[in-house]
Amino acid sequence: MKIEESELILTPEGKIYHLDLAPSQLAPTIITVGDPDRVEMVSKYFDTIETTAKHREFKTHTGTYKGKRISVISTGIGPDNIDIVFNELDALINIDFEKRQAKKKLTSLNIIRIGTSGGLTPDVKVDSFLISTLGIGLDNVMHYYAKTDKIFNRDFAQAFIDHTQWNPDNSVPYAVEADKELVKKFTSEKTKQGITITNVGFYGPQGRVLRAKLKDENLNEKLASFRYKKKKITNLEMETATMYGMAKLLGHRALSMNAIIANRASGTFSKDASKTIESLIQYTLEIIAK
Ligand code: R1P
Repeated sequence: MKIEESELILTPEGKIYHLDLAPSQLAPTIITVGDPDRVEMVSKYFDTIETTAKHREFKTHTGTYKGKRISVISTGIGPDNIDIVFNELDALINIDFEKRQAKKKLTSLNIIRIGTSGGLTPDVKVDSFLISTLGIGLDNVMHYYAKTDKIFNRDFAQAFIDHTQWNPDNSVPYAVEADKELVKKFTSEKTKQGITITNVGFYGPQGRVLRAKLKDENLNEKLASFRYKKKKITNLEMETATMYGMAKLLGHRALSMNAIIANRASGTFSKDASKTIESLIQYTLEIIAK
């Protein structure tokens, strides 16, 4: 079936609208970062850069690192942007732009987030690296898609809903696992594994109070005391669960690597967050290149 011009939006140069990329400009291994300035922090290690693109918060550099072709793309902040980035990445590889049709043979991408995150409990140390084995999504992006039954861990989400006495006015929490092979590949003595909460905002939704009061002042305590099969929630951020959901839905592999730059339990923030992010970038690139 032909996909209409209003649905698959291409520029006059034949590039996908938000990412401003042509299919030939995307590598099969993709690093996503939130901050557009972090794109150079990654690509400065590349041997060569063949493509640079920028449209709004979406900046891309495609090149090689130790001979391996990689695209690094900024997503900006939040789950809504993940919807755009993942659909457009998938379109670049799995839709024929000339015919405006899905290809018969689909290709899987490896998509690795190098992001920042806040630890929820005191043992999740500032300046450590945390791999999300599962994301709990408190956003609603995934709820607009069909066939999520097979990709959600319903029992986990239900236990979370029961424990937190989840407010039914909010979006229904969902739980999605990371790609197991990628978890194994990127885990070492330098990383911890954990369960990540993905929320739609930075302040209220993550329990931060500046001037606006919260409906549930105890939410972060409830998150910290939640246990499911002896597993606990370790950190909070704004992209992981949506990435895992969209990746599974579209047949890609995703992993979220978190530089823990704050700890919400102790109220502390890294003294040198850039250095921690830099080390996580180096660590991730080395594993990708292996
Ligand atoms: C909030 O400051 C942003 O930082 C975290 C959150 O997920 C959110 O996107 O990740 P990034 O540093 O990768 O953007």
